[in-house]
Amino acid sequence: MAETAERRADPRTLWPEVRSVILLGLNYGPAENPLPELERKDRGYVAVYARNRDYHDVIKGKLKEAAGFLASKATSDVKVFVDTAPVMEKPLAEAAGLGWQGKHTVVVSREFGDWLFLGAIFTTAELPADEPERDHCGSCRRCLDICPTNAFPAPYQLDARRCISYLTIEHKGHIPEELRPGIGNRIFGCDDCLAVCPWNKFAQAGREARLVQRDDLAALPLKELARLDDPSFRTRFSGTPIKRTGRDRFIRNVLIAIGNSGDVALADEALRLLDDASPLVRAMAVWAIGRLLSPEAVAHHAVERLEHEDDLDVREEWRRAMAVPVEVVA
Ligand code: B12
Ligand code: SF4
Ligand code: SF4
Repeated sequence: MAETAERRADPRTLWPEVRSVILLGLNYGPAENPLPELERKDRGYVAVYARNRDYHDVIKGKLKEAAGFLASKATSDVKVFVDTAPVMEKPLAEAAGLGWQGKHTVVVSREFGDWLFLGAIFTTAELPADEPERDHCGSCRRCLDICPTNAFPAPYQLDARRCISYLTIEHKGHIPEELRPGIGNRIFGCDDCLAVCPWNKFAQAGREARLVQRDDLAALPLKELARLDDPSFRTRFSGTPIKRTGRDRFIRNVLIAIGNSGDVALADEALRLLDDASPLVRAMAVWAIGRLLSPEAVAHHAVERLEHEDDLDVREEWRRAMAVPVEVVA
């Protein structure tokens, strides 16, 4: 983000000839409030946006259609963008009157609430500008108060490093220990700050078939997910945004959810993953059993493993799980 800040600040640095930007909002509103799913601790929560096809593919098609129509009506050039270049889609959407950037930093529409994807068409045509939308958050702060990892240092500001969406989808390494409990059973993204927005009383269920929830991508049994290997992960999530993390990061997330489940019946899954080839996975398997089993049981499993464990992060997880220096047990 920092590297592209300058290019983000002004669309003309991306394309000097651009004269107007047209913003598209695509409604992906869920049929029901998804938050009760967070109570099903043996299931993994997937953010609503990721419960079917990758939205980039869907929106790109629609933008291209609209851009083609524009190009056929005028002698202007067009380019389309959906997260494909450093474009500040949210401030542009606000300027175009689609909605305003709420205190959770996402664009809220008076018509659709905040379940809205954004996409942009840049054109060399001089078009009359719409009125910008103004802020309608008022004194509300529901989105700020619900955030499980306190990712908002202030209204309208997000510390992405604390956001579960970033941690579970984009972050490649170990997730900081102090943030793991707040993640609960969210294994891919988070919708808490979106779902509590009162403007969603005007939201409507999305009608784009490729974005309507697939039931096999919601409330997924953690037991089943913990058994995915690389090929089965790819087959299961092909064409969806979930494939982005790859198998190891995904299983890392599943193990955090298992550790947070309080369900001792799931400990066997974590125990099996103690011997996984990926250190990312092994480390979270240790954390999960540390949350589910007694210190004696953890120490018992540590003894056999530590002899062969040469990854320092995994050794550190063992140390923390037993709350005694690793050297003593090893
Ligand atoms: C990086 C990114 C993330 C990061 C950081 C999020 C963030 N808030 O910036 C992470 C991984 C955390 C993330 C999470 C999510 N994301 Co995201 N993400 C993006 C992405 C690619 C860039 C956003 C960006 O530029 N951030 C930079 C920061 C600095 O900007 P900001 O906080 O939004 O707002 C500041 C600026 O706008 C600035 N500002 C205001 N006016 C102006 C004018 C100028 C000239 C400048 C320079 C600045 C400026 O002031 C604001 C306050 O500091 C956009 C797509 C895009 N190209 O825009 C999608 C996007 C924002 N994400 C989206 C979604 C759906 C999500 C999630 C809901 C997914 C999920 N369910 O898990 C969560 C929501 C979390 C949240 N509360 O924001 C949608 C939001 C749609 C909408 N209605 O607004 C977008 C637009 C993707 C899309 N094409 O639809 N995302
Ligand atoms: S998506 Fe979740 S973790 Fe991220 S800011 Fe919103 S409530 Fe917080
Ligand atoms: S929940 Fe409240 S403060 Fe947050 S975006 Fe919605 S209206 Fe604004």
